[in-house]
Amino acid sequence: MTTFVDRVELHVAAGNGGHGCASVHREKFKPLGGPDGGNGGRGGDVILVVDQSVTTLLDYHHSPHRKATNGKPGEGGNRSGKDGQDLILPVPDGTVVLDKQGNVLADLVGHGTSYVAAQGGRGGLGNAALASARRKAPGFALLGEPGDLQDIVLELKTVADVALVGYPSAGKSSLISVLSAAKPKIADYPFTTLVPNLGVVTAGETVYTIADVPGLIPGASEGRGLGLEFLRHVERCSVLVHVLDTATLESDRDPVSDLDIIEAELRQYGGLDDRPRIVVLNKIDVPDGKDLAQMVRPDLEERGYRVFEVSAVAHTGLKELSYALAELVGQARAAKPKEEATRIVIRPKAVDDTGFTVVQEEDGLYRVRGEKPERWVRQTDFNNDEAVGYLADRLNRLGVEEELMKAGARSGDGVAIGPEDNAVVFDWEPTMMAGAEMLGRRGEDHRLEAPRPAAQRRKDRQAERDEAEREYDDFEPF
Ligand SMILES: Nc1nc2c(ncn2[C@@H]2O[C@H](COP(=O)(O)OP(=O)(O)OP(=O)(O)O)[C@@H](O)[C@H]2O)c(=O)[nH]1
Ligand SMILES: [Mg+2]
Repeated sequence: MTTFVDRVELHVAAGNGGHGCASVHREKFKPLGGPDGGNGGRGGDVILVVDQSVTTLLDYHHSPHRKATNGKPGEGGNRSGKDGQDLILPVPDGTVVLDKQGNVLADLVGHGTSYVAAQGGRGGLGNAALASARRKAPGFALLGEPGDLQDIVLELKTVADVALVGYPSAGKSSLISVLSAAKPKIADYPFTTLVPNLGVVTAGETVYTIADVPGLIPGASEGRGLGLEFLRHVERCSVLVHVLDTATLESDRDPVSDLDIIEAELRQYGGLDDRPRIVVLNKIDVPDGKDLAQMVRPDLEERGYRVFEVSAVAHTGLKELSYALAELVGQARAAKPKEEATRIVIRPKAVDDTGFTVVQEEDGLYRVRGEKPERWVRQTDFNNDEAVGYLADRLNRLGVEEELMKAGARSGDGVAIGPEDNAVVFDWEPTMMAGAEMLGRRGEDHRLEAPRPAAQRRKDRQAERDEAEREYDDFEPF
């Protein structure tokens, strides 16, 4: 038996960025040649890609933990580390990606549509890339950043043009089997179909897909029978077909009240009101069935339904039905906005990485939050004083020092950079960090220069910041 899985939790881990390398070029008679440590490679992304040959999420049910490979560290001799490999996860057409709270992150429809579920960490810059006119031989490199970790939920919503709904044993699967080449399980007991079947129908020039869902019974919306859970698979269809049983032996049922009950359940589920519907009266090969069909037809037509009398067993009325469905599918396709590109790549929203905030918390701690400061902290090797100094310079240039000062921070106050559960906390030393401001950057000493007017100093400082930002951004591995 093939298992059909249409909802899985998936834990994806992108690759970590490789660390940058701190190395100094050496030649025989030239012992100190200059920095030549290469950059670390980027960590691989985890990417979901729609692959039409995949029809279930079964693979992810069996192995729900997936990881892309890490970037390699940089090496001496200006050798960059290799990038990690992206991990491509094929998913069925119609896979919806949600976060654990149930928010939709992406709706993947169409072969090749892809979604970056976890982004690889950036590689750290090597000391060659960190060298500048001011910092000729950095004795440190930046650490690679950890890759994203994400817990996501994948839900499959079958993509079919036509969906068959109706009571158990009405003959939905039988109809699919005679309209298409699909061979679903058919039997004379209710709930034979436990998962949707999908078939491809060709009617003249039109090719469309048709799906059934497990039979519905009164109270399905309260979870009776198999419940409404599987209606998810009809959400994307453009045409609904009511399959009504004209030969049921249950005394309290007849096609019209069956239809009312199924409609009531569909309304409970919601969101399907705008789909065109047609009615199929099945099993007219049974003599009583034929009579009953003729009896209820006017009533159904009066309600505005187009009615088809068929027999899935005797193969009557099937051609008219398949052409009528083709026509409706054609109209729905024409009304749909044109598909843009065949290959849509969806990336998680980029976070705004320009600003940062400084807030003093109740316990007196000053917390700095912002994409850049937090990234810089992750990139810092705190065992290396020079690397820590570089971090201080960067924070200073961004204006973090200034903001701390404005917020009232004094020497010795606690400062945390990052979120509550993952922050670097240190005692603030404004003399050290602001020292970089007052004395100029490491290796320079403004005290030797003639004093500048305040306005000029401010301008110079801004220019320096801009330059430093440019310098860094040029080296961004992304
Ligand atoms: N006489 C007759 N029997 C039919 C016809 N169509 C289906 N059946 C029979 O009705 C029974 C149920 O058919 P299925 O196609 O499995 O019904 P279903 O609607 O898919 O049922 P569930 O999957 O349980 O919801 C089977 O025994 C079929 O052989 C028909 O046109 N005429
Ligand atoms: Mg069935």
